[in-house]
Amino acid sequence: MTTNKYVLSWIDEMASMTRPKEIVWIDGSEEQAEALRKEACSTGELTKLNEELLPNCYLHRTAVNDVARVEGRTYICTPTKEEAGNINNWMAPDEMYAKLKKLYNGAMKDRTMYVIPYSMGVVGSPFAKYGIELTDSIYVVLNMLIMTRVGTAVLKALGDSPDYIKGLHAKADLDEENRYITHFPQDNTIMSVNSGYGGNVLLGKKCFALRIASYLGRKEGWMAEHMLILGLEYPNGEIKYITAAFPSACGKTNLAMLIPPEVFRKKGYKVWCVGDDIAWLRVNKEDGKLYAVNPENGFFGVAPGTNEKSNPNALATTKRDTIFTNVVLNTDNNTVWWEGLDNNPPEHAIDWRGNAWDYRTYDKANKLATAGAHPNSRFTALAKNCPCISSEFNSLTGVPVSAIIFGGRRAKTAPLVYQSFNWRHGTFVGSIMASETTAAAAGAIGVVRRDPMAMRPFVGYNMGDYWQHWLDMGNRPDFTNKPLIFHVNWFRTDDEGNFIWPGYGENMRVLLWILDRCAGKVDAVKTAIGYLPKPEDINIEGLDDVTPDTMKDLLSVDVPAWTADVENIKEFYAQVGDHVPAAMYEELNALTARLAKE
Ligand code: GTP
Ligand code: SPV
Ligand code: MN
Repeated sequence: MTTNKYVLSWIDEMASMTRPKEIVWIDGSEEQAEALRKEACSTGELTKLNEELLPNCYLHRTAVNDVARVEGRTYICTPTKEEAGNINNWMAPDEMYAKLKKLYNGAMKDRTMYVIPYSMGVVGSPFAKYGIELTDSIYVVLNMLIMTRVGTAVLKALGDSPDYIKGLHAKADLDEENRYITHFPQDNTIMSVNSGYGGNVLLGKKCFALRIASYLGRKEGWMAEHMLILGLEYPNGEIKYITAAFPSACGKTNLAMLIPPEVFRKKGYKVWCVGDDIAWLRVNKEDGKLYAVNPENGFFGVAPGTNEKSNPNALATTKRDTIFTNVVLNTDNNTVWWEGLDNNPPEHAIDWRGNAWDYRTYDKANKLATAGAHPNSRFTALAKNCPCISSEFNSLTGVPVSAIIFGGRRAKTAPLVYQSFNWRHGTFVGSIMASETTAAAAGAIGVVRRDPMAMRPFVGYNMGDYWQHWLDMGNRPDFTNKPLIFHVNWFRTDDEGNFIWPGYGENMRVLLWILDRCAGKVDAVKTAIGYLPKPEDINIEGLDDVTPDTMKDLLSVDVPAWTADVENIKEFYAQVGDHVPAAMYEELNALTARLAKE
């Protein structure tokens, strides 16, 4: 399919190490995909679901020990440890290559090696980057066909160039002790072994589009971020674009596909989804604005909790051409189910482990052991099947960003929304992001884990240098029309542990305040942490459960809590080490001083 000598010699090398019985090139055709689905069904790797109710949909179960990304076994293999920094696991490239060589040795014996040429971004667009993943898993091939743009067009666009990301994946024997997800940024190489799950093996996603791309972005002057991209359309037809970085399972897919509350819908407001997980951002020299593209082609979304009320658009997207991973199989009608889908769990069912499952045994206090669907069970669905997909989804140059939002899951401390003072302070706000583990007992406060820019597991180099890159972007003379930077928290709880803010579609009310700020249409209150809305400036029309007093509470700065948080931030900065930019310490000191004055 190609005469590119860099591609061919690399595949030869990988094949002589892994020794597959045959090599099959993935051309992106429907015929080939269909043949692979049939083959996977014949071996039990996939289960075909009810063709009438869920056309072209399949179920896959991973090994029980292989259900999520493994941060502890994810490595950045730069020549020096300093380049990878203290937040990443590091191993010297030679040492890691030697270790991997043993694990890959004959790993594809009696198996087929599939060659997947894929593009992150629209093929031929100036923002697109190409990759080739070699894998021995049909599940990976079929997921990549949804999540990325795959096939001969990619090889044509690559031509004779050596400029592509090499990815090798072998399931081997799924041994947890020898599971490695490794990145060699200087070699444009990703190697993954002993896993068959999502972010560990769909190498275009977190490995390429975030870890390798963040490294390339620093070198080339752009940014790769763990962000959704949405367009908010006003009744007059004008559309403003927002990107938002929330840690994994903290609401990106939900916000990206938001359905406005009825009062706004009636007036003609709409939200369009450009992306739900990853944004590549560049400064446009002509207008000085930041432009965002979503390099992916589909959604790898969290299933549990997705329902007709929380995210009807995501649910609609999964009604065809979808691969479900680790959800419940309803054996009465051959459909799928998960906790939080509806109140009708199937009478006869098989759980994510592959065992017969009786929903009456479900115990909320012991979710992991008793749930039918794994809490990290997922759907892989095509972006083009999403009812609210943006007309700019396939845009070659992306959409102009008005606002960047950071956010985490915090029971206390962080208010519903605040605005940073400027880009530098906004970078600081991103660097101190945190998300709490869910409180086990009602009212108890979760454990804070700092997750800067929601990128803690995804920065392909030193975290301190990554913050410096944010600052450097902000200092570019051609970046004259910067987005404003905000922080949100949908997850404040009361003393009983109930969420105070209704969230989901109602988050639109906060987005409107944010965009009003960007347009200079509304005042704000200057506080120690940033600009906060005047409580009356967040429209709560039609929101019966939220009183003006609740809004005041959600929009207050808890000075003692923030003062305590500063101590935790200092510890974290110390851990990141001596690459933390001086400007970040200046911002931290300024925050401390402002808090002391309150
Ligand atoms: P990744 O795909 O892992 O990157 O996750 P994500 O950031 O896309 O998270 P997602 O939208 O799938 O949401 C994860 C969980 O958060 C789900 O259980 C949602 O129901 C819940 N959630 C999302 N938005 C809100 C909200 O506004 N309020 C509350 N209380 N929960 C929310
Ligand atoms: C995440 O964990 O942030 C995901 C899922 O989006 S995975 O692709 O597994 O990384
Ligand atoms: Mn994610």
